[in-house]
Amino acid sequence: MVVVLKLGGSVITEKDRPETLDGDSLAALADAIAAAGTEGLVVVHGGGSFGHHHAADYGVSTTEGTHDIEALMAIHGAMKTLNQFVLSRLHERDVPALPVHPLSAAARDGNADLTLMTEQVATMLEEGFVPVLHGDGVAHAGEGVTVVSGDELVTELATALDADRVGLCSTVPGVLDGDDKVIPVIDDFEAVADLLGVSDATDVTGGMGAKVRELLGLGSPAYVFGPDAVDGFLAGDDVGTRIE
Ligand code: IP8
Repeated sequence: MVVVLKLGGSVITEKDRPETLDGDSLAALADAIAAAGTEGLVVVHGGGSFGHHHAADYGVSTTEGTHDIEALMAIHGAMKTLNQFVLSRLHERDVPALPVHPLSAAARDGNADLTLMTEQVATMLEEGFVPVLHGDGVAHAGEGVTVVSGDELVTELATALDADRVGLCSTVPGVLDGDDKVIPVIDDFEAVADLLGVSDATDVTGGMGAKVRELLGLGSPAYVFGPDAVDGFLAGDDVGTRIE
């Protein structure tokens, strides 16, 4: 059983203050992960106020790259710092977590398509470790280095490892409808496109709409939920919004 769990950057950091951890939130998530048992678990975390702050300062995004080494070391360095916080909270709870830095394990071609090495992740899982990946910089043909988001890594990992379940822990309790109520199940993009504020399936540039569309194509059930539901997700329950 392979489970890919993403911890949203805004859940584990204070998004408005540069390089500030939300220590309580991260500790609670680490408690839930340690209590659940971690066989077959891959963790991915986002950038929050670590990566995004520097990426914005230097004008680097998933499509706009740079060759400026100072910019790239600032972005990658901040993400490694955040990754170290996540690892140490897990180690304190005896979770055998190992870092996997995507800057050294991924690339984008000239069409911005991402390739991620996953053999090391698969072997870590077989050996009982918990690989912990994160949003990062990625070498990008013709652009220098661009940003790779945690969500993109989740998609790549879920497909390559044939994941049984995928979970995105975000600050909201699920995918919300126009009245801010959690939509329990999404199995058809067109049926929810209006609710998500996207006019048609081709007009998805970001936000929850893009996330949902990506997750619908996965072939394994994906869940979007808030921090309180991590233990339920890891226990195999239906939590938040189920997308499949
Ligand atoms: O928070 C972005 O990861 P995300 C990471 O998952 C960087 O979008 C480097 C900004």
